[in-house]
Amino acid sequence: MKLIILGPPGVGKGTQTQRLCAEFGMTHISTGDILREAIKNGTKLGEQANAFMTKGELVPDAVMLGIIEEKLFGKQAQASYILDGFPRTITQAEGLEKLFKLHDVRIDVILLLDAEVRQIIDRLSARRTCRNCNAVYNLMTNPPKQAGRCDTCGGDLFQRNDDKAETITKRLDVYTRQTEPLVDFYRKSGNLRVIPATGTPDEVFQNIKKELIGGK
Ligand code: G5P
Ligand code: MG
Repeated sequence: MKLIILGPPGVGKGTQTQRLCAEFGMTHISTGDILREAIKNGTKLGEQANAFMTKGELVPDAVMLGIIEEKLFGKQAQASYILDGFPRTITQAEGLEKLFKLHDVRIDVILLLDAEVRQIIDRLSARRTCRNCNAVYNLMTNPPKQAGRCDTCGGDLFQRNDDKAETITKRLDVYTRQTEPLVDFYRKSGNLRVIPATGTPDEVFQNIKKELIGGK
């Protein structure tokens, strides 16, 4: 199975993808996590990406398409995965379609998570992420048992530097201008499923499962 999870920054794409991957044994491919890892490791890609990410802007399409081609069709390619944070522009979506055509594969479902802007800002402002395993917490609604420590691996929790108020506003604007047009793009394919994402993570997970497997 191959899925794309789509939606604005902070709507819960990472949270739901981690749950889906744990339950259905799929691979989580987050382009944001790949870029943050590159920054942490001080690679050339990291250096290039950092300038865009800190400002809340998108990394150029050609760079992202190169990363995704290697990830999906390179030596470590997986058969079953969820794309979280990719594609993010029409150019990326068209590039992805070309790659799929070339390799004779297709996306099964595109999930669009839908929530209010106010909720999204609240979620992002209180988010903390594990430096080690990328587990996602929320100081208001899903705090770690011990402050600053990941419940799963004991790693350090940190606040992403693009989760500051002014960068959040910029990212939401970039989403509206550059990523939201993908909703129409994928609606035409007939595989788009809109998921209400206004409740708790558990409720949203149930909404997704209902769409995917008629959920229990
Ligand atoms: P990312 O890393 O892809 P975004 O902006 O797409 O970043 P982000 O911020 O990672 O998305 P998310 O994954 O949708 O948000 O949300 P999350 O982390 O799961 O949850 C956010 C908070 O809400 C958490 O505290 C969580 O506990 C809480 N929460 C989650 N779900 C729920 C719920 O259902 N209910 C409640 N109450 N709370 C919930 O990209 C970062 C940057 O990398 C570059 C760009 O610069 C981008 O800005 N980049 C790319 N550039 C170009 N092309 C690409 N394809 C790129 N991919 C990355
Ligand atoms: Mg994320």
